Amino acid sequence: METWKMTVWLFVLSIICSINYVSADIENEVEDGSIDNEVLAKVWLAELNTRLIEKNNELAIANWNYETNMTDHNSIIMNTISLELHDWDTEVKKRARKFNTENFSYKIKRMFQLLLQGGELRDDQQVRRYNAITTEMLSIFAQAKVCRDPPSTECLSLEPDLESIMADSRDYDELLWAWKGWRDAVGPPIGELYPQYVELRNIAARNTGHNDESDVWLENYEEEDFEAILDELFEEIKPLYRHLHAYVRRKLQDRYQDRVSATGPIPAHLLGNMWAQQWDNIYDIVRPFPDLESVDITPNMREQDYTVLQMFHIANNFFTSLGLRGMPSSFWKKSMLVKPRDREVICHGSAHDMQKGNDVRIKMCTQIDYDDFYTVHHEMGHCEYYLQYRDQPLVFRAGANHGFHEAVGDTIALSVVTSDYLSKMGLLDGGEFTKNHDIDFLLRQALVKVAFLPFGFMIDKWRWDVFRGITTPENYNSKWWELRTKYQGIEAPVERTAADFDPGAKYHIPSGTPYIRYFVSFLIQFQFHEALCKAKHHEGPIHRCNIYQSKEAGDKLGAMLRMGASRPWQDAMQEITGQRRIDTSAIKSYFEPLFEWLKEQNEGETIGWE
Ligand code: LSW
Ligand code: ZN
Repeated sequence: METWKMTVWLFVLSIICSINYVSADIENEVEDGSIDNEVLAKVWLAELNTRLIEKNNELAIANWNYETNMTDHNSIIMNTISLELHDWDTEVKKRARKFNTENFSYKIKRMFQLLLQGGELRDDQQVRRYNAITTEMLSIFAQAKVCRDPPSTECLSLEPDLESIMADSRDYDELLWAWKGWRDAVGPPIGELYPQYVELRNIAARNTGHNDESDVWLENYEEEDFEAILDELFEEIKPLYRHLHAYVRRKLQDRYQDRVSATGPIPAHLLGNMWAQQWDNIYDIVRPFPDLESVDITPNMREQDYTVLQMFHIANNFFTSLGLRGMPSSFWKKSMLVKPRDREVICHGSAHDMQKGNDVRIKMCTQIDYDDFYTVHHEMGHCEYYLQYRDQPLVFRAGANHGFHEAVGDTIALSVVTSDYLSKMGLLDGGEFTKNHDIDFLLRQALVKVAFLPFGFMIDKWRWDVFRGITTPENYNSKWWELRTKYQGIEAPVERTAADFDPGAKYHIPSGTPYIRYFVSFLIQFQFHEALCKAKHHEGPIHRCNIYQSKEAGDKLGAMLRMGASRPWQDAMQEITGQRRIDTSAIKSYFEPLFEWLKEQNEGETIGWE
């Protein structure tokens, strides 16, 4: 067809489509899978894109307004818009199913495929109930406080009060008080609602032909037998984890004496973190060479009167040093970077794509310490991804898979924590590269990265079986602890019963955020790091590589980020690493010197737990 005719044809079609978009119907009477005109499909998608951006933007703003100011008013607005968008989405999916995409070009086909992913509630009452339940679970989590015994009237919030106790206290009973107090406060009320949440998610999943919600969650990874692959990957890093576990248990036994067994699981409240998910806060207890300069930069940050804003500017500077995009001016105006005192907010750090223009934001109750310095990079990594793929059509504006989205900031942070970079920033003296310095550094990194792996693995192992109905409400908590012990080698410090709901104490459970993404991220970020270091022509051990200011590394990363979800993740992975699989060899080679050292240290110790 001649170009001018095509243009007229498209123009006419777009008018027809826009008039009939939601209400009336050129397509309503036709059967599913009966429209095979690709031109029509393209026009329909283009129109959809423009409209969906507006709608999503409205919801994103309402959601932001609620999370940064949790009033009833804001919650009502959010849920109203969410209902509207839901009706709209249902209509859109109904239309999408009218197309027969079989002979469409790759890109158009994929757009339909992604558009139709996920579950779908089809009953208004169910949607309302679902919104009410999830809002309620989140608000219980965000507003819970743990009060000290009278006569004290002090009540503590999770961020920063209880998390600080878990990080800094070395008093067994005080730790236990905070650990148990948090679970008593949020577990039972969230546990009350959780079965209804599970039921509704499963209804939505079954409406679209899935077995249950676990299928929906795994669909994002576009890989047959993904669970079996994960199991294999976990087996590959297990020896490293078990040696780290044995070493840390020995150090904790030295500190807490007979309250820690030499051969059993570790009590869950002694690892410096409310969920025992990362153990870097007890670095001081386990440090092998306490006389060396500590790699913990918290004291230096405080001495130099660091501000929260400075932490964000430093992270921003790293991205721009690679030739990637800096945060736009609206980011600095609209983000919430410190905890406000005058209202309730959801403190849990998150990055928000408002879906329109370059409006990206971070919400975080930032503390001035090493952990949050790290988290700032993590969250900004999400924003960088949003900015890089913003020219893609809406359905492709997502990570290659969810794990990729989690890995961007963390990949950057693997350079940020090197003594090369931190000394450039004046946060460490640095400059010494002895074997002991390496071990000291790698041990701290292992407390962050290796300690996390079984935790990142077990959360959704638990949820998948809950969705499948294999784990029923009476067994929620006992199954939880079975997995905690099996994979992490930790145990509850006090008796737990079916009346407790300890999964609810972790943000991602009440918020309904899938978690296997972090396990995937913690493996692939090492693959990315290795690949970017190669692009930079780094020589020497990979754990000392710092890609700061490397345009070669930035180009490689940027090219992958810009793809968004337009191709399967294996293609994106290939773009950056040349591989098409998740692979543990990068993380293993990063920690290789530490692994050898741990094996020597653990001579004669029991490895594992009975
Ligand atoms: C994220 N937040 O950005 C999520 C928010 N003090 O902490 O949870 O278990 C709606 C929107 C719902 C660095 C990077 C967005 C959910 C260190 C990651 C552990 C730590 C604050 C981290 C998702 C905040 C894994 N990370 C966790 C988060 C959301 C993790 C880390 C982690 C972060 C995970 O993905 N430590
Ligand atoms: Zn994240």
